[in-house]
Amino acid sequence: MYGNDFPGTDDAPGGGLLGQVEAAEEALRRAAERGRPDGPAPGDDLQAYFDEVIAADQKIEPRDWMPEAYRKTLIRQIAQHAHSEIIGMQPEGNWISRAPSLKRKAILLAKVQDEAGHGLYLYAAAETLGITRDELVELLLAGRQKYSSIFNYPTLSWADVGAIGWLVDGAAIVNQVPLCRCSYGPYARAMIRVCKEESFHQRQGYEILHTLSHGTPAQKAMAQDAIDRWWYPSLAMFGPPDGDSTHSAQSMAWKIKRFSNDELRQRFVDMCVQQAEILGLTLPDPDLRWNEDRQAYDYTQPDYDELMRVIKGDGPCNRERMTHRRRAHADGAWVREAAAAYAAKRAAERERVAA
Ligand code: BYC
Repeated sequence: MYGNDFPGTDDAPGGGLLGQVEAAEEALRRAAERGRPDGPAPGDDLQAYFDEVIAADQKIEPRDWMPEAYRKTLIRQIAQHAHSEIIGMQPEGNWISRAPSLKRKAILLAKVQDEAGHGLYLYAAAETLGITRDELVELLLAGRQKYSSIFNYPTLSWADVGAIGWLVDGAAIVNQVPLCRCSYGPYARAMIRVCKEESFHQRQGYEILHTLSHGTPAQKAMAQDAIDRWWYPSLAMFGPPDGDSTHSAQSMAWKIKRFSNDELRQRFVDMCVQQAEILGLTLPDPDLRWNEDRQAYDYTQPDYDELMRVIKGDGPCNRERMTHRRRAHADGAWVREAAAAYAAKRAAERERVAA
């Protein structure tokens, strides 16, 4: 049994997270077939047409007029998301050379490589909004755009690779599946591909933890220690509580976000409890219990002051992550130059042949 392979979830058609991704993909196809409301005639109110497209659950595309604030919000969120994928390679990359077997090493390498791919899909989606990838990278390196708080925590043992897969990728999927229905077409389409791959990532993490928790007492203790350290930072990934979330109301009205931070956090907790039982590991929350009235688990909130400190740059690994990213960017300058020179040479050759 791997990760979210539970009867009645992914096994059932349309059920579970992967089922929801497939349903979102189908909805995208249907929306494209249905066609959008007739385009605005010259002189029409562009805002009214934008509102009509959103109300009809159709997609806004790069060529469309959109409110400046919608464009800015999308650039902020998609860029932050792309940067998270790239910085997110660091904590796991830390274990590639120390994976316990060749098989584990090959799997981890492939996973970290997938994260680079996700970053690229997302930078490409952001570029459709009129900003270049170079500009986005500069904004990250200058500390003017963020990346997810979660990647500012250290990976101390091999079990942390399992905990990242199960909890961090699990939280990421719960957050990202609704983004497959985001109102901006290029982001929604990128998220479908990302979520399908992300689902394998969660399963590999779960499988690592399952192996450890059914191994020696020392291995089980290592797995439990990792869960103890990653649980609350994973809950914090969903962002501040709804009352303190500055962007949620507007982003939900624009159908960029489909659920609030707290709604998704609750969904994640409910999903993890059953999986933790099968793992034989304990979620580190003595107040975690089923609430019959709410039909959901009551749980202890993460420390939101800590989240704000980490977001502002004062987490355990913020400086290390940014130093590494800046160095990797500088070290890669020759590759970018070589690729640009090669592309220019090819273009000149094509022109010569065409002439
Ligand atoms: N970390 O008004 P709110 C992955 C900021 S990649 C840092 O609720 P919003 C993976 C927020 O930006 C995971 N900052 O904001 C990769 C805002 O700041 P500003 C990344 C956070 O946008 C590799 C302020 O707090 N996933 O999983 O409505 C390997 C107020 O928040 C965080 C995404 O990026 C945070 N945790 O909602 C493995 C998903 N939370 O700009 C795994 C896409 C909040 O006003 N993003 N902030 O200064 C989203 O869904 C939304 O942007 C969020 C926040 C739910 C994260």
